[in-house]
Amino acid sequence: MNRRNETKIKKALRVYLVMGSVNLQSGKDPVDVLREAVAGGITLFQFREKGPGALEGEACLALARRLRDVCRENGIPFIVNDDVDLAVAIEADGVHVGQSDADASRVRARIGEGRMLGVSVHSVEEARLAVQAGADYLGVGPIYPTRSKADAHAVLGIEGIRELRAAGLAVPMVGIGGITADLAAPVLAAGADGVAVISAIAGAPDARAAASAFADAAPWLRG
Ligand code: 3NM
Repeated sequence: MNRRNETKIKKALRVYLVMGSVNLQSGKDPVDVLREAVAGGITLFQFREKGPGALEGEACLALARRLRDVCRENGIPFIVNDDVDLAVAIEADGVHVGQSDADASRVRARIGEGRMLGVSVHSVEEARLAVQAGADYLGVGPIYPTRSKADAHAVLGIEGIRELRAAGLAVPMVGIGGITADLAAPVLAAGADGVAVISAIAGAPDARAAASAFADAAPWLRG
């Protein structure tokens, strides 16, 4: 990855919304919630259709296309969680994989250099391997306790970010897990380039206000 890309990716990671149809308040349309979040200032979007009740097949594909279109209209990169076939089929801007998903180097080989690759990591060793495999950015978490991921790793705290930076890893990095607007500043101060969020935005009564609260909590996230 060249430096110009790295700077661009760090900027895109600032307020990173992760969302699928199961993460919303009941009755809401994910497309409306994404539009609200975009209006509130999110900088990157990941489609993560996982967990009980998640859409499959054609319904999943149709939702992915609608969400991708909102991102395209607004110049926001659209990343697909853990589904390389879907990402390639709908020409997503990237793929995000966890440690128990597809091997990161295989994903890189399949998506080529033109798409972004994110990898979830929980330790310095996993982070080094992810970078070697071609990760453009790392997701580090859970920073705080989360209810949005059933098989979440033990809580790392902001130390998880600090340790990776102290180990000399300069790769773009985002903290994830239980992050609210009030809890964002310490994550950034520990060295993260941004915060990745499900419930604090997708599950909020007003996604626009919720997204903009992240920028208000850490004004340097704006612009
Ligand atoms: N990955 P919320 S934590 C998708 O630790 C995800 O890698 C995590 O949701 C990790 O903002 C998490 O609602 C859930 O806590 C984040």
